Amino acid sequence: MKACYLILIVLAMLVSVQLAAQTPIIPQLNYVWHLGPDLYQAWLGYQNNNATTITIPAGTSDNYFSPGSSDLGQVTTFLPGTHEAVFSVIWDGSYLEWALRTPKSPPYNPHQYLLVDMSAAYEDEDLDTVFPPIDLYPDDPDRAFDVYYPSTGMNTLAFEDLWPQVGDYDFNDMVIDYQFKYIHNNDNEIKDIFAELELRSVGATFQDAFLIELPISFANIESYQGYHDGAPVNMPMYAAGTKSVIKVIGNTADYVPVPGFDIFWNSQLSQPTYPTIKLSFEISLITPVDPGDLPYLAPFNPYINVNRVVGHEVHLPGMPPTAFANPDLFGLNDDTTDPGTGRYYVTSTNLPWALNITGRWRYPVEKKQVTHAYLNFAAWAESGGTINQDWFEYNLDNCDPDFVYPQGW
Ligand SMILES: [Ca+2]
Ligand SMILES: [Ca+2]
Ligand SMILES: [Ca+2]
Repeated sequence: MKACYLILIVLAMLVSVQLAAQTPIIPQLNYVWHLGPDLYQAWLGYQNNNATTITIPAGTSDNYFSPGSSDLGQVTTFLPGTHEAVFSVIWDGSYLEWALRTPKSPPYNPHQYLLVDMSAAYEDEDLDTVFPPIDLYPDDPDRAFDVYYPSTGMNTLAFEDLWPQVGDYDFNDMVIDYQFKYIHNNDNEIKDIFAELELRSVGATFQDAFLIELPISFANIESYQGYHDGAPVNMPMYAAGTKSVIKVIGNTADYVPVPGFDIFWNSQLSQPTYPTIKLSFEISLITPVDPGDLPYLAPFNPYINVNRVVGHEVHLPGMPPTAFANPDLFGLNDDTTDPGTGRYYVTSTNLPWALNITGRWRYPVEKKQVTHAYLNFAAWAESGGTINQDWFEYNLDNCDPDFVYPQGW
């Protein structure tokens, strides 16, 4: 008798699970392309409001197209949520209907019918073979897609400006966040490079310059323009051997008040926190370049000119100096740069002078070494980046919050 009750309870639970997964899945028409005379391509998706994945075989009375072939390669595995453009059908534009019935014990769910309609079909107006809405530039044959790096949010560059000496090693002499956007053409080549930049800290006595080297010939630069808060500003570009350089910040003092020795901008607890400086630039190329052919991509090869001295460059570890760099400085003091072996901008124990960090980094307070603010930093750097890869994250396992500047990222 007890076993009977148990079986009934289990059956009741199974039925209730099945009932919970019975909301009809809604078929959706996302967009249609007019490929040619009497030739259309429809992109379809669905909305599954159930919490579970539901399988409905194609070509059955529960998942079929009509008239004509009932199986046009439609989706059969329906994940929870809304999923756009999961599959496409190519047809002549005549009447076409997709019928979908979500399985359920009696009483059955009704069929959900979708008219696959060509009346709102997109044309490829610019003839670049990419149709809207995938073509974000539908009137421009040279442009089709946006690609962001990082894909969301911003990353941080942080510089120490006493190279070739280690200095106070607080990595707040220049802190600048970035997000790049490439506009690709229909061949996925780069046509334009945009950068959104945000200067957050100038914890420096020097008035440094900030530049970015691009592995793109200056002769291939069609146009360039810089902006501060959206208003045009001068950001000159130069040929640098076979590459090019954009001078984003000619002098930090152009943008931030540096009142004087021992008073710094956004790095001292005793001083106010100022609004960050928002800069951007856009560069267009004459001949688009395949990103796979470039030796490095965003953030490319960013560097500072210490106290604006051309040639006195500080780059990310392992990144080469530009054609302007003064080779007499390599290997001095704490630096072990050796162009002959491809060793750049690290100490004998692999400590860098510049950092490229995922996300918006909370940098150290003025005169507080990064090794004291972030307790796992030194082991990370000395390992060549193979251990403690999350050293930069702001949590009590990783850092001493008293040594981290409290800007709210
Ligand atoms: Ca197009
Ligand atoms: Ca286009
Ligand atoms: Ca500093």
